[in-house]
Amino acid sequence: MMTRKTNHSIRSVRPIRRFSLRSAAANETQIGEATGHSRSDGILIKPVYTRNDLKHVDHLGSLPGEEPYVRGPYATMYSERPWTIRQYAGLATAVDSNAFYRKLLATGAQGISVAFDLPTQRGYDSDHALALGDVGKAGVAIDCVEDMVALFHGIPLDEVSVSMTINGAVLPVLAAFVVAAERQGVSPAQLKGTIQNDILKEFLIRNTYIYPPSPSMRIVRDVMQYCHIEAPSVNSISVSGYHMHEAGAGAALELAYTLANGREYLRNAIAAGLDVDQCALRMSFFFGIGIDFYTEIAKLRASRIIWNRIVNEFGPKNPKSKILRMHCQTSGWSLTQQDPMNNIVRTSIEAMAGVFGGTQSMHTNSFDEATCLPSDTAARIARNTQLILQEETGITQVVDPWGGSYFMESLTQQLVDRANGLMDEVESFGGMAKAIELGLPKLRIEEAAAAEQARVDRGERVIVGVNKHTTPDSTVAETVVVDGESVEQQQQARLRELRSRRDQQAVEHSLAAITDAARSSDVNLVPLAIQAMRNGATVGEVSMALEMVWGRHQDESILVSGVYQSKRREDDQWRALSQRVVSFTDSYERPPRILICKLGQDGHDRGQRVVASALADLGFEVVLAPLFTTPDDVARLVDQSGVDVVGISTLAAGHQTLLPQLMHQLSKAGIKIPVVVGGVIPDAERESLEQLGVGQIYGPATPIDVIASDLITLAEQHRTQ
Ligand code: 3CP
Repeated sequence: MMTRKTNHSIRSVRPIRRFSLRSAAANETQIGEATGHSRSDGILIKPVYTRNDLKHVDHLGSLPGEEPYVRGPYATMYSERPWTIRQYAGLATAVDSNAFYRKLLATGAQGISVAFDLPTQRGYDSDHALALGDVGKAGVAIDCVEDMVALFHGIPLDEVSVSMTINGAVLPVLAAFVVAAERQGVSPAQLKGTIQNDILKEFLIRNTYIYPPSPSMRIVRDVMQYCHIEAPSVNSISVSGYHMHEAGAGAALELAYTLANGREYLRNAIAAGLDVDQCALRMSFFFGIGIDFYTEIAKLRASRIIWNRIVNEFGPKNPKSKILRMHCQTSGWSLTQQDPMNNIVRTSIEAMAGVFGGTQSMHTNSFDEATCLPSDTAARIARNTQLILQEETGITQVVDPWGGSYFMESLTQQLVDRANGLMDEVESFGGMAKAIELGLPKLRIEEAAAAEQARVDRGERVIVGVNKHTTPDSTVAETVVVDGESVEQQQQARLRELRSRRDQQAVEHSLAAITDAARSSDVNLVPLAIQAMRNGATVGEVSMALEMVWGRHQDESILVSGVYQSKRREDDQWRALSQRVVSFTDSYERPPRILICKLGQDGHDRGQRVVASALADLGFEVVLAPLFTTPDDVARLVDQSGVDVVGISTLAAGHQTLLPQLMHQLSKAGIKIPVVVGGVIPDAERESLEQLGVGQIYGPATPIDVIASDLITLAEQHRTQ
């Protein structure tokens, strides 16, 4: 991994570095494991199970609420209190999101889960040049305490538990939350909820990091320590496997890396002077739930067994410290743009797996989320899915109904064993922080994602409506689009107003205190951030006060190689495409060259990395741009790299502003080059993108063959221009 000081200009052209996982892996059995996500996650599932399958199962005979907690964290589970229905939401301004939350709470939601927009997550105010195009799009824009006050207007923070998905910018956002609560007359001690504060998985997969790993871990620790002392009912971390799941990890990988991250946080906090009970008591977890029904139930059961063992290593005194409590979210990756009503069925099945696995809190996805932000109808159905499970089905009456099943207990044990093996490997690298720095877990997950894509493209993994049983003309009727420009203007006006009325000297003084504290490690940063936000500082200013000392982290682009191809080598279609690449290379004396990039603060990179890896396997020269590029950056990269085609991947709607700017920059520079776009693009936008000159638009689940074939044709046309 590489760290750079704040520098908003583009880095030099960086052709991809390709990395063969096999050469780096510790042993072959574990490599097979990493190709997970198959029906059985690499575990052979038999048609019939008997008592013989329980011979090697270690955890039989325990009760719910008892070690190793495989049957659930609480003795009575949902028969006493069902899981919390907690829908992740946030869009546009704080006022808009507040209205949305209040409606959610009035109609059945039981807690709040805040989605922040990407600039907030990356520590940029809405008026920062790099925020352009992303303000209010993938979540709510929060710049200052006033925004946070508006976000929770009329929502009593001592009663409603609030979860906040914030990691890199956790300090100013938590600080703004504490001050907003203060304004409601609610003390930190009365707050309840969860702050995600899970930076390791940001380096691993999610990419909303700000600072390098070491100071980032100090922030995690400071937040845990602050919450333990001042806000003991707040879960000070939500260790997340969800993003690994969405990036392509199978169940064992998700388990192993999430729990290894959990262990790393425990070590980090204990090294700073907390004891195990002080930190483990308020650690919580977050898993993704995919469509592999049995495996997902077993995964959640297995997670509690493994965490119980890990915490026991540290000698806790409080039995509650040994319990893994979790939130679950149904899989976004399993949602399809084609035949979107199928997504309601998928989400219901996934939600049932979450419930049978014993989750404490859950988000169910809306059926239209493969295309756009949830419409009111889709959000209502998603929430009602949980209400139906809780109130109509009778499922809540029995605790761990799968307990004792020959099959489920055996599958649970097999997942425990596989995850333990992967965790041993992580330990052999010196722990998760070290393994992440070496890039191993990310490559393992990417290998799994590439293998999965190949299975989908070969039709081995069936996705109804996508690669089998397809229906023409099935699209989402209603699409929600945020008017980003209007949100940007409102936020910018609010920032101007704040800066004109605040005591500038007090702000500067408190920001300087943060910068000073960043230079040493013995001062907790949270109270300093709270004071700064109270004085009228902004999220971006507090972030910058730290960035001045620590710089901004930038990840290096390394791709797996050979995995996609290994699954397609025997395919006639793949061979034909390879032949076209060879012919192209013969004709033009070099392979087709493509620049693949994302614009703005959107760090969701599974799609672009799978495509890049598959194209490189096919023989393309792929230039993978660094994350977080501006249109200016991309135009310069095109100019420098001599590519034949530009591919833009977009998942968070920033393209609505940034793509027109890119096309403008290219034309201003006199560069004629085909541009294609892939990702989450509502049908309603297609026409305007075509008018802009975009050559091809690829929705989610477009087969690699279609993309590759088009790209070769476009590259040929470009060369013969
Ligand atoms: C519950 N309680 C019980 C029982 N059930 N007591 C006795 N018997 C029972 N059967 C008690 C608990 O002990 C607890 O009290 C209280 O009721 C609440 O229960 P809980 O299990 O703690 O549930 P909850 O408050 O909902 O908290 C759930 C966890 C929390 C712990 C998982 O961390 C959480 O809500 N996480 C959500 C995270 C989230 O929303 N993430 C969104 C990521 P005490 O507290 O007194 O013990 S969205 C990311 C999307 C993708 C992206 O990144 O873009």
